[in-house]
Amino acid sequence: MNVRHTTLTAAIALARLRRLLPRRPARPISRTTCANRPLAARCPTSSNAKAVHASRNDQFEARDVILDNNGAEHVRMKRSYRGLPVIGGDLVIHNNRAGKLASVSQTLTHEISIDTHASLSKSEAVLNAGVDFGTAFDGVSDAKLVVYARGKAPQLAYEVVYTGFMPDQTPTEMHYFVDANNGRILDKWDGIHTKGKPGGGGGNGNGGSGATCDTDSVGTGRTLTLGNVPINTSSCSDGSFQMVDLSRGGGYTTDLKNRTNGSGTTFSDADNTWGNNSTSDRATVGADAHYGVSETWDYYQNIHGRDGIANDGKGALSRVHYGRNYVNAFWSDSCFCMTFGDGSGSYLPLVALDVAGHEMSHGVTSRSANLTYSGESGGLNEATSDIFGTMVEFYSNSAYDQPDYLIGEEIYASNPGNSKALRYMYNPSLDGASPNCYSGSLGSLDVHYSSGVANHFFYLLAEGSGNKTFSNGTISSPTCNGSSLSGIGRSKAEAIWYRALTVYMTSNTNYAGARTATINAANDLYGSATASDVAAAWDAVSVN
Ligand SMILES: [Ca+2]
Ligand SMILES: [Ca+2]
Ligand SMILES: [Ca+2]
Ligand SMILES: [Zn+2]
Repeated sequence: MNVRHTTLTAAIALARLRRLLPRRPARPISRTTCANRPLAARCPTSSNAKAVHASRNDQFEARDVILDNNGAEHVRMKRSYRGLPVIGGDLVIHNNRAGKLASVSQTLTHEISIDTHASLSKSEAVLNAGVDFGTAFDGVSDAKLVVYARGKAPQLAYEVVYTGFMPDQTPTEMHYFVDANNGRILDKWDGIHTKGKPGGGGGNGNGGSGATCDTDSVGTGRTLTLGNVPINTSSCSDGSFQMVDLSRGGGYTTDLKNRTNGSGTTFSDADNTWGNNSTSDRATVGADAHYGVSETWDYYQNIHGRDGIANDGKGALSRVHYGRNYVNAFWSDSCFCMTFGDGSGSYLPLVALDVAGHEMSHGVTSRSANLTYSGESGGLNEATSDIFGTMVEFYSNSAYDQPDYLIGEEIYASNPGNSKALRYMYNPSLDGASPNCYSGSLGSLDVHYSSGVANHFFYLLAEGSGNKTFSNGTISSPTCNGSSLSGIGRSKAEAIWYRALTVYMTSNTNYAGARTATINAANDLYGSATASDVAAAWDAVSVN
């Protein structure tokens, strides 16, 4: 703990005691007139300025380009205003095959015109965020000016990031957006994306002794949840092996040895047989995670043509044995890594296929639509992970973990008939907290509950409302409008959601926007009849 930390802790404690926030009058807003000037090379083409609500002070930077077979292109861009990042100002420009603008996906509705001089000081912003976070922080960023454009009108705000740990050992990287004029907290969200609670280094390919480990090899994973499976490892010049998947971008799996930070130690082994199907060998759950991530990689590559989390062919770090008796798993944007807890009591280690697929899909979301982990967009972010985690389970089709629309059914030490799960996509309210049907208050729920409506939509779209049999027996799905749906099948449904996520959704997309995005995607891929099926599935969960 340094001097700054100590001083800030005292200030936060005092301010929390008083609950007195500095109040400043808002500065008058100067009006910048729209000049439809030609935009620079980093901007959308000059004729697009009005379509993207660009003022003369906006700058754009391309993050991603998707090319369709017919030559149409979709350019995802970040926006800044007078050099400040615009939170919620991102967009996707859709150009037809002739290179002409066809449409724009965005949530900004008007050009930005705000004064970028703050009347609140940076230290006041840090303090105000700290009043909300509390004194149990490990680190805090400087306050950084941004334009917050997720609300009704864009506002000047400070972004402040507090890091620490929750009481259950989950790390937290809370991003606060503090009004730069009156000090109010406009929004906050966590950079750590968890699996959701029940009931509520580097893969350098080198061995430890200076040996080089640069040859792809296939070993046997004696897993906890999937029996014995082949896993891709690397073989080293000294005859040993490492849990590094050279066939999938060098993704690697480490033992955190019950710590809550660091990259851990890459699993290594003498005979390329990993674990013993029991938690008595630390490598067992390493093999589960390593295999689950490789199956998820293959799912994205073979089904969606995506080359890894960031579509750049690079593998990621998976850390197992996080903390002590930790009953969760999470994705972290800042380490670009997945982390798995050991479970506790009636909960097994959280390394099942749908968990690995869920966490890795958080990475895919963060490198595509980047759905903000707050409000309705946060629910859509969680639903995306549940949808693709489940589709990975169907893709893998293991006899040890039969496919279903349950999330986390394999984390229970005892679960006869798979009667228990964290979430139930076909009937979300079975978890006691997730609504089946949309309402205007959905965005105020925890993102693991506001995801339910999109999970429900996806189930109805893929499978329909009638009886179907999965690992938990014969189920059916209630509709909110009394309609009967027959389902278009999983392969169409997953392709539609993936295209909606990567081509049409942006960081601030809400449920209404998800309806539009999936209808657009269905039209592109399968035509208007399927788009009507998509609309009917949204109608059936009250997203009209
Ligand atoms: Ca071994
Ligand atoms: Ca299953
Ligand atoms: Ca499942
Ligand atoms: Zn999650």
